[in-house]
Amino acid sequence: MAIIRLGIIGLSCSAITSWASTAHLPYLLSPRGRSRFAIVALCNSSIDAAKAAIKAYNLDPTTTRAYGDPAALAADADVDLVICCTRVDTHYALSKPSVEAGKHVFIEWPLTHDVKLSRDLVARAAEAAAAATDASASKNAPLSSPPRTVVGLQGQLTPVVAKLRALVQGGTLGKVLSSEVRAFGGTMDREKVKDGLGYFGDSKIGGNVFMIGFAHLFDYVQSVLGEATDIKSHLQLQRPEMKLTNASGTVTGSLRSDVPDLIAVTASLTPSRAVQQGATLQVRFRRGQPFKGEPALAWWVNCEHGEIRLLSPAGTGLHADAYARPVTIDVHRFGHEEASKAGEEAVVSKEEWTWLDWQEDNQLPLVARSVAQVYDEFYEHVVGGKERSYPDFGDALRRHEQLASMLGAWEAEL
Ligand SMILES: *[C@@H]1O[C@H](CO)[C@@H](O)[C@H](O)[C@H]1NC(C)=O
Ligand SMILES: CC(=O)N[C@H]1CO[C@H](CO)[C@@H](O)[C@@H]1O
Repeated sequence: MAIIRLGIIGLSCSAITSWASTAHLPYLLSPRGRSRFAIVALCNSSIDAAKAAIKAYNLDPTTTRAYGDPAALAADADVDLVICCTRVDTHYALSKPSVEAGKHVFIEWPLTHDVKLSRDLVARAAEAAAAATDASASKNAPLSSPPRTVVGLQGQLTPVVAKLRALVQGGTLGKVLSSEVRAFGGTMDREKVKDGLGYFGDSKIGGNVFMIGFAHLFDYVQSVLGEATDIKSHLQLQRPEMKLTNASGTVTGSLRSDVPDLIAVTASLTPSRAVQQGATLQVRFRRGQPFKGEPALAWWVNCEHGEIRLLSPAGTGLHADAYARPVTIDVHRFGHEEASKAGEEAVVSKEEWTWLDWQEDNQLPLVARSVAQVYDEFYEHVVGGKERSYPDFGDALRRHEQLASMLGAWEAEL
């Protein structure tokens, strides 16, 4: 089987947040990942920084090229897929050369820090894809597939979300009438962040609890229920002072944040085979911890013949780190109360969900499993010819447009 050759931008050993190494590398270095992908290049701010990362992550220096410039990486004909895992405000500039060169490009969520740049990148990717379908250009297109785009909204694919989607779409509970989500998270603490995450308080940078924690949740919720329309949002900044902590957890400074930390959304769900006309979605997301002992995430889907409840005690990040404690799904089937004298157990049933066999067999850390699915399903699409099941730049742009209109409405009120 073909091997997809990767160039990674932002696999850095001194990076403050090491998302690429915690979430991307475990799959790429697992037996399954190695049978489908090979890391052949790293790009950082300098060739030396890239060489240092190659060494730090024990990659083979004889087969992994070091680049200090995204244009040089984009010009490498032996790279099929470029991954961009840097801080969001650098995504656009670092990825654009590879998009224009007609490579497959996988950018971490958020796509860019500015919705206009996201639109621009989507347009450039479409141009590159159109150029590649031209037969004369196809010899430049890796793996003879037109260039594809991928965005790191992996929560859509994660098994517990897929289970919920199957329950909603399966039809035995009837149509969705409404859904409510109550979430607490985005950062571990309501007021503190690690000093390297100080940019979470600066909305211009585009990586913060609204654009990351809330956005991932808002995306996977819509991947289950369908697109939200007629969105009315109410945002608030409850705690403008953000305290910064050093590696030992000591508060060493503080800054003024301009990022909302309470997000309340009411919207309509698009009617479909599974969703009734006029169905309402309500989401409330608050930065930091829940009331002591309550789950970080509680999500109800109220259907004609029953109600589904998902609980995640440890976090809202079903796409990442929510799995320190079991995430559960229960279904209350209506109309069975009379029949069951045995009490609640018989009326409310636990719905089992499991990780995929290969996620277990390859011993992937929990935090890396959903990103692994993005790679795996990308491979199935590009090499295996299966229908696309992973989110692309166009999907990312739809979310960015929603988020930008919510933020815009808030900023207009200030
Ligand atoms: C954090 O700051 C405290 C107080 O200044 C200091 O004692 C401690 O060594 C610092 N920890 C690190 C890892 O820098
Ligand atoms: C282009 C690139 O990958 N830049 C990264 C190089 O490493 C530093 C940290 O050492 C990151 O902050 C950059 O994003």
